[in-house]
Amino acid sequence: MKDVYNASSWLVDRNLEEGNGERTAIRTNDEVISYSALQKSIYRVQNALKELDTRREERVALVLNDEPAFPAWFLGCMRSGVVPIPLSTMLTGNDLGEIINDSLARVVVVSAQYARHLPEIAKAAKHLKYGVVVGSESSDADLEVSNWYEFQDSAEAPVADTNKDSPAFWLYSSGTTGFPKGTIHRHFNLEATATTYAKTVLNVTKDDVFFSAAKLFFAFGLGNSLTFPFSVGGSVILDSAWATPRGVAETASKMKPTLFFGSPGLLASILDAGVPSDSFSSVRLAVTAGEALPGEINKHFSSQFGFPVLDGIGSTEALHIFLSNRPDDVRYGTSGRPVEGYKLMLLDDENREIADADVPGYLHVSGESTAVGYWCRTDATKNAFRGEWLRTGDVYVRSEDGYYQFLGRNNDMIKLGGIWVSPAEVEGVLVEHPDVLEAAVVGGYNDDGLETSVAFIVPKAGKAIDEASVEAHCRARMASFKRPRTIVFVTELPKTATGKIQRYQLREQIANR
Ligand code: 3UK
Repeated sequence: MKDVYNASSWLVDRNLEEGNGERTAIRTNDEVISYSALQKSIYRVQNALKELDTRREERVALVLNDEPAFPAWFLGCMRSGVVPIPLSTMLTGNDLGEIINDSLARVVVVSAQYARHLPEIAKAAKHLKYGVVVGSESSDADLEVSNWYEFQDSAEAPVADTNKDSPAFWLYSSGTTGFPKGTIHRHFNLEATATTYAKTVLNVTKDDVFFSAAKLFFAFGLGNSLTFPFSVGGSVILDSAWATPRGVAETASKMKPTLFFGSPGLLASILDAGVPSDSFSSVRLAVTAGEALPGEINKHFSSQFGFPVLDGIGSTEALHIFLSNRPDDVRYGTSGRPVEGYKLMLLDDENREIADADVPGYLHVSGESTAVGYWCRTDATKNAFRGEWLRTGDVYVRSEDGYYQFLGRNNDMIKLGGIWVSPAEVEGVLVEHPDVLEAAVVGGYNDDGLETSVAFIVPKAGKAIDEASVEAHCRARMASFKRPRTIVFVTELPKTATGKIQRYQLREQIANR
């Protein structure tokens, strides 16, 4: 028999045992929630699960904004040994229904504003029986719908006798193509991200106030706004509204976070929006992830606001960041060095380990926080989970002194004149042009059937750029074989829910030209 271990107890009950009950766990625009109040809301969820006749290891789908109901349901499910599945709040009702159907969930919990999706969800999700709405109960869906606020408090509820390896929660990985994959994480994986990245890179303490523009339903946001603050008895600012540059700056100046998390694109648009320069005066450190942070944006942002910005790479499968810059050691334009507790390796096309520096290879990571596999997707599981190693799908290169630089996703790499060209590298140069806001470079084929490259460029607000100026800019800064062969100006780039550029859409645009 394995020792009992429950992630929800580790994150919350432990804080009460250590005397943190009256400390603030969660702060919203109009509420302050202590650790003991958080624990009570968890008991209430456990009670609700019982009323809904939910059993161990059944899945419960969550379509929740960043509001107190999210941690209550996520942690309440796990405390009962039930498996929560946070889903993207940006999906349509039908998309949500198909994913919930794949998961076989019987219960879905939604924020009031998503109750309108319930009829479509119910149509696609055949096993679904109950809907719970945060703050309402009206719905035309073919479901038994109840209002979360009307469930009874319960004095206490038992902790399920889970262990470190028990299934804890799933996250659907948002691949840029194909149906999303249910990524199964075990109870210990949350603690594994807190004691590695959060502790050794961010040096988190109970005095930290966390604020993440990336929402809780992403693995990135889940660590930033739930695992990390609760792992040390710190507090988190939750904002149910979608992040905008001005909104984020206002919240930061009002609520005084010490740690700020966002995407590279958000940092770029904060710089572009010209927010007051004291907006982030309480922040000691910022983190970006999701895609590579161009060195130029990092330089501007950290010098304008006066704290380091750490670019780090994580994934849904690894749960959080495993390769990162450090507060006292930022190398612009790189993902930094391996996080303590993780091993990395680069493999070549024949799966041989690359020992030499400066040779590109496929990045693999090994650590305690990686998922168990994908739900009902044997081929995809075999491809990504290889013994202790997780194949990330990224091409990286390591410098002589141990810093890793992102070159592109496996199949985003472009071959021009037979030579590999990294789209990330070319994009990094393009965004250094003073009038360029964003750029994406993808491969295509010319009339001769040879591979060529096209740069899609979004100009900064109110700026018109001419092609010649971009060409001159590139000519001065990169080897000629890397220069984009064609330039197209666009008003925006197609992106996934997690903010990643959908390169396949751009490739299709080229093919249709
Ligand atoms: C790419 C990066 C370059 C890379 C994530 C932090 O993004 C997260 O998870 P996803 O599953 O995507 C994973 C893929 O995104 N990527 C992420 N960060 C970087 N590429 N530089 C970076 N800094 O292709 C990776 O394989 O959506 C990020 C924490 C948790 C996460 N889930």
